[in-house]
Amino acid sequence: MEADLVVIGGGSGGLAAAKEAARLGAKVVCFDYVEPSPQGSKWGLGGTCVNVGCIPKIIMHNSAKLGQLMDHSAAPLGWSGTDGLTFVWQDLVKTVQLYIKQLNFSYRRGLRSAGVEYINAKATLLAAPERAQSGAKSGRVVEYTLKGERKEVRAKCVLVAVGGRPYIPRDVPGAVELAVTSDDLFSLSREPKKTLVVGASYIALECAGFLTHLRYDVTVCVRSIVLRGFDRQCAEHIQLVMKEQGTKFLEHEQVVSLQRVGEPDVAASDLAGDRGADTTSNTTADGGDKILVRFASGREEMFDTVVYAVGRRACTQSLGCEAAGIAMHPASGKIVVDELEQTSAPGVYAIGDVCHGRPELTPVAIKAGELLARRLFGGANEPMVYTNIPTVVFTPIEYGCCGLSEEDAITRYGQDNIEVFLFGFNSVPVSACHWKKALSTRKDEFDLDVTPLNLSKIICKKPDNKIVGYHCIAMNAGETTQGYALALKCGLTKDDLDAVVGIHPTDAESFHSMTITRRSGESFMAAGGCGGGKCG
Ligand code: FAD
Ligand code: NA7
Repeated sequence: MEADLVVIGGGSGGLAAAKEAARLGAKVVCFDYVEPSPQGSKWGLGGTCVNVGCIPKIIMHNSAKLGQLMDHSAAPLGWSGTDGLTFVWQDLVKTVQLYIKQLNFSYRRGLRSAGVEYINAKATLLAAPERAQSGAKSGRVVEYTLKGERKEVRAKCVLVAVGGRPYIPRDVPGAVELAVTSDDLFSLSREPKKTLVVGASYIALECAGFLTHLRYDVTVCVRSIVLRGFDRQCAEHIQLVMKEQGTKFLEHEQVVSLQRVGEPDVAASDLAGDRGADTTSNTTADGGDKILVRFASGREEMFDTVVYAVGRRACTQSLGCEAAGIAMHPASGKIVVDELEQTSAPGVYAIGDVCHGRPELTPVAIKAGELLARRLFGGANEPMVYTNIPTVVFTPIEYGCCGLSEEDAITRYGQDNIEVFLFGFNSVPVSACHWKKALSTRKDEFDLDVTPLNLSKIICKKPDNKIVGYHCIAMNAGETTQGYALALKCGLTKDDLDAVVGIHPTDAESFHSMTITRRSGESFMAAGGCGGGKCG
């Protein structure tokens, strides 16, 4: 078979590039193949985002937000009888999985109507000598096996968009066998119940957040800091809010081993002393096995579920990169590309999560794929711009940001050349309903009300106060951050923000009346008032 473009990986980036190239008249073949997770989870066409990422995550996030509102706001807002509502994990999973199947189907249909040939097989790039044997005169050759038969496609160019998969450290006994990852969580057929989340970044906190508000007992094991790479003040604010909402954190802690209770104790001989373990019961309420987790501090605790979210590794192991001459980054193991997504192998391009130094986000992969297809087949020359990419951490209180963190702004411009404006407050509905702290975080019986949940923060570069960092912690930060990303792209300044009339009563209006600078040392936490506004 011959093609103009072979796309390896039918995820966010690969599908976008394949469809755009076909629209521009190219003959395109797209491969997608899912290796089952160690726990046996597998899924259909569409890649990480639709099957085990953004989509199932956002549905669970929304279910959790409902739980949070029911716990804090339903009764004061006049809804009675909500105590009788029960949450059924399997019903949520069913909704998630049915929606995913619907999307898998529509993605297949989308490829067909775009004229892209879809092959559900694992593809490997052939090395130069094999290419010569295969008779290909130019371009690249990709090999695959279908129904036991080895086949090849010759293409003018190849796009590698194979993404990544969660990683579980092999040096933690029991982890690979007993832990689940985000590849398994959204289709877990049993309730997670008491859960340990290992890792403290984006995915870990999102999973811990939604599980907490689905009313499970959740602990996050943080080896260093939460949300590395994000603005520190905002990251710590998210952690504080999560704590006050009931998520537990084990800080500066590491998992040493996991053991299914009832199995031989492989690691106990290495661990001396009485750890005061919670080992009184070795089965869950439904009779399932529990997992005994040992930590570096000596702590031991039983959990029903352990979720590892300690990062992802690029799916390049059996892709044939080395033989095909594709340079990999020695530290990340990802593919090195230039600003036009070109790898070190002529005719081979890469986009999305598989690339070194690129933000691991669906719209990034999609845009990079579409722009590449236009450059390859549409005569365009527009490169992908990787600066000021907005992102949102979908913790129960969302954290949206675009541009620089305060730390990065200081490094880039110097402390004296930036001005940071801050405002902390509670949305009107939160204040009106007097959201309460989780019992475990109350200092005493009078310590009830939550710390203001919202934090609005902008970082301006002097002298014209151009905004170089936008940070919004709010219930619906995902929606508002998109608009501010556009504004930043258009060169937004503090004067522009001040000149805009706010929409009352919203959280977003807080950005249009910011007066308190970090430099002033004044408290930026509102004592009362009405949400993000200035009235009262
Ligand atoms: P992928 O979507 O991973 O697609 C790669 C495809 O290639 C996969 O189907 C893979 O099985 C297949 N493949 C691999 N090797 C081969 C081979 N040899 N042959 C054939 N096929 C192969 N991003 C956001 O923007 N917003 C979010 O809210 C968000 N939430 C997330 C939540 C979670 C839990 C996770 C895990 C990720 C989340 N992401 C989010 C990130 C987003 O999902 C990824 O950035 C995006 O899917 C990357 O797209 P991609 O095309 O690079 O790779
Ligand atoms: P990240 O962003 O790579 O974060 C990994 C987290 O896991 C981070 O908190 C790490 O802590 C922690 N980590 C890494 N290795 C370990 C080990 N061995 N033990 C304990 N903790 C560990 O990964 P995510 O999966 O959250 O997100 C990846 C992307 O997917 C994200 O950008 C989204 O766009 C989608 P550290 O800070 O290194 O101490």
